[in-house]
Amino acid sequence: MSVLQALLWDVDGTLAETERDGHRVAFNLAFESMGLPWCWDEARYGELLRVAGGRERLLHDMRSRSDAPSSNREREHLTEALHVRKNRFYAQLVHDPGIPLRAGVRELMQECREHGVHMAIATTTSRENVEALLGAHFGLSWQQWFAAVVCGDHVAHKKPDPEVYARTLQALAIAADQAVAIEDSPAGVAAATALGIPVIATRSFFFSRECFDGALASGPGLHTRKHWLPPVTDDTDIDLIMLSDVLAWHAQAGAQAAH
Ligand code: XBP
Ligand code: MG
Repeated sequence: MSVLQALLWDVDGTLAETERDGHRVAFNLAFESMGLPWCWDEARYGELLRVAGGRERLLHDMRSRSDAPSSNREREHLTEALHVRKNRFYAQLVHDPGIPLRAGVRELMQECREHGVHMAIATTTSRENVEALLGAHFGLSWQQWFAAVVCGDHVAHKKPDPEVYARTLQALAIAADQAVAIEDSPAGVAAATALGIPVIATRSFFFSRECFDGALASGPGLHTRKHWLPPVTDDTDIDLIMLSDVLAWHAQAGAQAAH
């Protein structure tokens, strides 16, 4: 059985509720700043999250709008302008008012550092958004926390395509069964499992009802030891998912693979 070498973190929805409180809000500010009467409420944004990537999401939405430019070229221009503005607004939002890390994230990261388990970022969001969010939480030296950072602008195909995870494994020079990914979306779980990376699925606001077949474990979030499948076994006073739980799930995956 392989020893766990690295924890691979998804960003949006997994580290923080950045889709609901960051990207969605920033897209709406971008629409307003360009005089567009468009607004993505939570219900609409939840549907649009099936499309990975901010630019791709904008283009997809424009296809169903009668008030969007009619030519592809114009739509692409508008998409570029909106996306630049959206990312600027996003960077402002993560600093003020700020978007908190989901409970349990920092604690698990800290434990990984203390126990020599490497960490990586494997996300389909743009690098500048990762810098903004992690810079806000960990300061200018945020990158020291991660042995690899692979973002949407480093790949040709976004999740559910496994490319972002393939590049992350390559950068870490480890095999799929030496890693565990932490994800919140069906597309993210599909991307990691396609390569045989075991995945812990933490439900986020927009994917609160997913069943995450194929995940190593799934539950409400790292903030609690309750309602996880498979259940968390060890009793502890701290009601958080801990590195020992991740190691136990990883060992179960190894045992299942050996049968
Ligand atoms: C989430 C995404 C991204 C963001 C927007 O990625 O799908 O598209 O919504 O980011 P993950 P960009 O959960 O893998 O972090 O506008 O930079 O594309
Ligand atoms: Mg996500």
